[in-house]
Amino acid sequence: MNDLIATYYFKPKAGVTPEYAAQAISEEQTTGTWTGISTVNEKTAYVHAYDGEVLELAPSGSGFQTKLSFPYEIFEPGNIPQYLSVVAGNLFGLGKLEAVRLLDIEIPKGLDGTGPKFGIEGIRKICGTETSRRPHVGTIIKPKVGLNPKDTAEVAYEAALGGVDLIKDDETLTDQKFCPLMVRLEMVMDALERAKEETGREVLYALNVTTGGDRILEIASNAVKAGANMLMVDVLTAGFSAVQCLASEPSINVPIHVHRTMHGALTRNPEHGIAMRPIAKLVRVCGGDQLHTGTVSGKMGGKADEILGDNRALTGPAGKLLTVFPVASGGLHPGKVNAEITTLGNEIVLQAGGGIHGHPDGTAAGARAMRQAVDAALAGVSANEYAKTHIELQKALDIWGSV
Ligand code: CAP
Ligand code: MG
Repeated sequence: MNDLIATYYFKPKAGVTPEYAAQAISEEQTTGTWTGISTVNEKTAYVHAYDGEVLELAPSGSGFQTKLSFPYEIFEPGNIPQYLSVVAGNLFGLGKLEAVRLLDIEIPKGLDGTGPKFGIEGIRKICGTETSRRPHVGTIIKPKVGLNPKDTAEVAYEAALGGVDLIKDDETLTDQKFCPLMVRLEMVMDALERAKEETGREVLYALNVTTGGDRILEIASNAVKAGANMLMVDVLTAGFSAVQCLASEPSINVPIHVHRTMHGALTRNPEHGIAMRPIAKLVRVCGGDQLHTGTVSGKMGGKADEILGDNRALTGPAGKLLTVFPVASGGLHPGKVNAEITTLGNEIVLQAGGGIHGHPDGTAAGARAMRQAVDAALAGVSANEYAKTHIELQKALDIWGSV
């Protein structure tokens, strides 16, 4: 079948049968509305070719799970906002439902876009880890805002010397007066060049180009021309179209790091809203090369089986689409690295902001401690054991402990 399949959890209000509720979602998002309508009549009966269909319905938890199919023809290929209007449209407020959550979508061939330009392999190639397959380590410059370009570049330099693969702006840092984007880019790239002369390693800098739709492409193009080697965009604040716009522009020939500010507002309630899985699949379709999916031990919670499934949606087969590098971020530090790798595996970017810059000996030592924690996990040695011969890791564990 070439239709788009969407899976929902829902809880009908008292007195509403689950069959009626599933049908109501399906109709609301296709050819029906809350009442019979005169515009669907004998003459226009052809519209029923575009009816949604309830494929499955079964009890789940304290509600029900249903799989609905939406006809291929009602989608405009490549128009992701329109896909979302169908599968995540007017249904979250339906009065007959107490709760409804979009859990997953299966995107058929033809609606699946062109996907990432680089993917995991492309990024590993840039960073020289295609053979070792070790998890990547990243850092977010902290404080989130306030540092001037020179000091931002200094932090980046330290982090690169310490061994990170990726340095990124925080989501609130864009192009403010205290740290203009183009000046910051130039200084950070110079700093990374200096670090490369010492280490021989290429480090990515994800410059946050998230901005209004009328300017994002211009800012991104200027940044790439000026030597940016990665761009960052926030998918939920700037929208899927922003990711798509950057990824589909041939001259933007650098990987796209996709952040997801705001996601907890959609994903957190287990009975209502939108799960991360559909978001992850759409980011892959849009062409994101890296995507935050969450941590199992970090500050923002996260259920291991859900995150694993989300990561598989990024790294598993999806027609001709390249893979997306899953990013675990939020409250990570060296003492949590083992828990993340044990659960999520090696095809992951482990990002730490506070967990690197909070090291008592500074950013370079913090980055070293993260890399040592990764080495320990890969060697099957506990962080505490490894720390006996690795002072940076020891000092990190002394303040934050390990899980
Ligand atoms: C982490 C972070 C990231 C979040 C994103 C922050 O900083 O920079 O943006 O991890 O969350 O601002 O919180 P710390 P998610 O390492 O200092 O915690 O990946 O869940 O979307
Ligand atoms: Mg952040």
